[in-house]
Amino acid sequence: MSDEEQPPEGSSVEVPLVGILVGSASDLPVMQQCTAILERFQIPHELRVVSAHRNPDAVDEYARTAEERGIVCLICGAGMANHLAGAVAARTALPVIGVPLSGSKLSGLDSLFSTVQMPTGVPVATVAVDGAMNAAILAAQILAVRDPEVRQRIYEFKDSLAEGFRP
Ligand code: RP5
Repeated sequence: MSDEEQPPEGSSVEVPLVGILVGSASDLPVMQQCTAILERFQIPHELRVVSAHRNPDAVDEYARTAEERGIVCLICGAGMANHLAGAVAARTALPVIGVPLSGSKLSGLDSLFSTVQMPTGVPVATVAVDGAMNAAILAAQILAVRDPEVRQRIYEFKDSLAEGFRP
């Protein structure tokens, strides 16, 4: 790497461990809650807006290359007839957490069913409707299996829950 390519002093180029896919920019207000949680646990992550229906080739490319880029866990949030998490889970051995999103005329029941009702062989770990924070906490817990520092932060977080939840 030449001097010109070096990151600015004080910044770091970390390999993202969690990949967050969001079906639409309109979903960002909910799904950006994932990033706040992952920052709390000091877990490098990346977020992309990409639709299983409008950008199927981009979803395919992302899912097939995530593991080789160092991603360990994926979070996918989308609304309506949500196929994002399932489409990703079909293309990778990485664990996929699905976040059904409300905002449709069916208030997320459509997305909940299409996320959680995966056929046998292609699991998606599904959290509550709009459960972006829990998705990020679960991703952190998956990483914590092999990372004692993250595990310690999760135990501290769980202790803090007794005082009420503060993301
Ligand atoms: C889904 O359709 C998105 O995840 C979003 O929740 C819903 C509507 O998308 P936009 O029309 O707002 O882009 O694909």
